Amino acid sequence: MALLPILEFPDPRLRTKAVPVDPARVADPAFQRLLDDMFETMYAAPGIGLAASQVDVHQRFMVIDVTEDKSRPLVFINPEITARAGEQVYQEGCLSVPGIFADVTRANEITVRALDRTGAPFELHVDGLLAVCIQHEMDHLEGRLFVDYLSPLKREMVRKKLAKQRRHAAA
Ligand code: GNR
Ligand code: NI
Repeated sequence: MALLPILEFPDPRLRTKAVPVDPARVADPAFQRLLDDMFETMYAAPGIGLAASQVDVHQRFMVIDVTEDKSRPLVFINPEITARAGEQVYQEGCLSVPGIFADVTRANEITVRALDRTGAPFELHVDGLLAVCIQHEMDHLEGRLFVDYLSPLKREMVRKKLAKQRRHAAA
């Protein structure tokens, strides 16, 4: 197991649109190890989700666990949202935009189809935080970040704040 480096805004690699995972590759030990490393990285951060894009792997999969006690690790490979309903506003954060939090409006309820870590298809109907997290991670796979929902002025303020944080961390 290993902790993976997480790309941070405004790294242009976070803008890459991820390509589908070849289902025949899911069983590969290297792919399974990458899933384990992503869970370890997410739990250590700590975070409730991690998209492959954030660890510079531009393929369509992510890991999520929104429980307090790490009891429900979920893997979504080639996820698709097949239904959405309602709206919710949630104060989001992102491991790729550390220390920044902002309200984002998303669908309250979604139905998502994906492959699990054995390559088997499943469908989930979820709402609340898990629905927020799935939509947030699927945005990463499109090269989209939650700060893209802010005004250009606020996004520029976020960029400057992160640059300043890094200057102080480096000194
Ligand atoms: O850990 C995370 N917390 C979080 C809180 C509110 C909305 C979305 C998230 S996802 C984030 C981890 C992350 O950056 N995933 O891409
Ligand atoms: Ni994120």
